[in-house]
Amino acid sequence: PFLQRLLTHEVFISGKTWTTFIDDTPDLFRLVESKNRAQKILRYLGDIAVNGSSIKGQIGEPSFKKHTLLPTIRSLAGPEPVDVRHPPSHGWRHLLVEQGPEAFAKAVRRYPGVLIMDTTWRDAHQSLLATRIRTIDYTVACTNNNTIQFFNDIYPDLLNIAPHTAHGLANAYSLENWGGATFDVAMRFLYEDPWDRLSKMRALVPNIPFQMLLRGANAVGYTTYPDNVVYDFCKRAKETGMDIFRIFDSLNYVENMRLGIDAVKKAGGVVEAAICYTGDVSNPNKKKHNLEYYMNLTQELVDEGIHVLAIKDMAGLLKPEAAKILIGAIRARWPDLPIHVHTHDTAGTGVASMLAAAAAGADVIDLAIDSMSGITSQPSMGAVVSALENTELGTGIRLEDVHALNEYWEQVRMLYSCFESGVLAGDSSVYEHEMPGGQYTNLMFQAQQLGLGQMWKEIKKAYTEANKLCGDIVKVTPSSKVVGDLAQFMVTNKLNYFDVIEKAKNLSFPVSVVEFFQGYLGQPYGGFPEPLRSDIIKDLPRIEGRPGATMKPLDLFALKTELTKKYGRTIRDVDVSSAAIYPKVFAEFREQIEKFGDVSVIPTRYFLSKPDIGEEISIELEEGVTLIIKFLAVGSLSTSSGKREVFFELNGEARVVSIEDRS
Ligand code: 3PY
Ligand code: ZN
Repeated sequence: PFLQRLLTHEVFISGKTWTTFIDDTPDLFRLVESKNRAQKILRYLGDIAVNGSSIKGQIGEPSFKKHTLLPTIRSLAGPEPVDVRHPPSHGWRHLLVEQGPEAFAKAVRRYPGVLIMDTTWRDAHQSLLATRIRTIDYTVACTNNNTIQFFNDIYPDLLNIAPHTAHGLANAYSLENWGGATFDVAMRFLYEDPWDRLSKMRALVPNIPFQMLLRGANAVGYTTYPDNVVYDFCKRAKETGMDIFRIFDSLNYVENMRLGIDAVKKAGGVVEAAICYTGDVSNPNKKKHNLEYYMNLTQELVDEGIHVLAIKDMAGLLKPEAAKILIGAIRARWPDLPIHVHTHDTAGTGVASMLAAAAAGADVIDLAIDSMSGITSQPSMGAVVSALENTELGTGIRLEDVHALNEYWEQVRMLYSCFESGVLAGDSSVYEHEMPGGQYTNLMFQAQQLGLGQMWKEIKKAYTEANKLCGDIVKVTPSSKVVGDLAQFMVTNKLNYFDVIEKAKNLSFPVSVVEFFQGYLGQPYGGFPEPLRSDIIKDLPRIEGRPGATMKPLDLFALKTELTKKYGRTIRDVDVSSAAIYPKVFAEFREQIEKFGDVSVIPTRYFLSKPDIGEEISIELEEGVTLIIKFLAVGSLSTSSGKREVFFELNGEARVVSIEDRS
């Protein structure tokens, strides 16, 4: 039909100038474009049909293969259902946009109850499902009359629940939806653009502030970047829709944080500076990271002019009594400082700790929707909201709406069941090894692949010892990777704490460990342990202050020119930022797009597993352009080419793609 339309087009027949023909005939051009895109999508589906999914970390297929039902959100004033296609009621973001970060922070502090941050869109799935939840946006579109339109087939992913969340959680302090591992995982494993995800979310949630996790001088990466890369990243993030930046440093090294704080301030965002919590302030035997240490750290951050203080308990070590002591002390010394508390529920004390934090004067606490909560994720939103209902610490969130949103997330959890880590219950040994939530799930998953049992026990023990070898440090990305790499190295080489000390001079340590001891992450509190440091790094350079201080700025303009030469004019400033932070990941992401097109439009069930024979898939390429694809058959293997033909019907026409069989 395309050729027919071209050959019968009056401009084509008239033989008028060809050069402007495509420009003047966008209809036809769009048709060519969507034909190309359709062909590439068939290649992706064909590849899945022949070779199965190659997404790292996937075991088996999704256990949910149906379309989902969208929940009903009730009005704040009564039992009436809300029409979520219409704009939601005003939330904290309106105040933030109208009055700025200082006024926002003051209003948060004045709020009589306790506010919540919903972590479901970031930390919860990072901790439970290896950050694999996709955006999928073709079922929802913002139309020009300021309402939202739902298309036919709704699958449970991030965006389809966005309008309901905007209504149901309208009083939330924030939604954590970006940063941390979401940035690289989106490109690396989901083949989607993290910036597009953010701007699509923003379009659907105008009222609740968005929050991201910024690893200070490490931005959203695992290494130190030149300062100008961090400044540029924060500026682009704010422009794309980010509001609140939780800035931390993996060693609580304030020099590194200062850079992130300044970058966020310059970008106009809310500066939420985090102290990473480790040890146990309620245990007098844990001497290194004691109350005095945290009070001094808070003072240094307050001196930087931060808007909000976060207590980031990334491993779930903040017991209720410790929350009472720490938050009580900070509240007493800084009555006007908004305090936001984050935890993980690894041991099972999360709900109790959040209630204790709220009672001790915290302004905001972090929770995840029930079915995405617990174990290595955040404590349950439904549990905390109901525990605080009818008390003076009410959250302003209706329990019925949490239940309604939860019905959707229960289905998401099933759709992504093939990324479950297998962590089935809490583990109070976290108080010993202190592994952060996301890392606990990863390491346990790896141990399970080897039969768990002895291996898991050894990894936990080695992790505890590796931490001691590093000098008992804060463990959070990327310092947690150093400790994890050292622990794995010790298990593989059958080394205990004393063996490492004794043989350090002759061991070939993982790069991350060597670089940590050189000072590439920054300076740990209490310094590096000697003589271990010298034994490990020998005569390699030692970085004495802030690692980024001596790095030359990256020429972002030259990088843009280079990328544009390689990929064409479509390179945006945000792509330059992605490439500056993750050069290799970005290049591989572009290669994938070149090969399979924009696979982010493929429903997750087909992105991860092949359709049944005869099954029909509808894919909305863009508003008004739908592909109806029917999967017909996979042909036999051609021994000469090593390929198989895969047969489809595309919008009623027979189509065949030839796919290399890699099995
Ligand atoms: C991250 O850096 O991704 C974290 O979640 C740290 O807790
Ligand atoms: Zn966390």
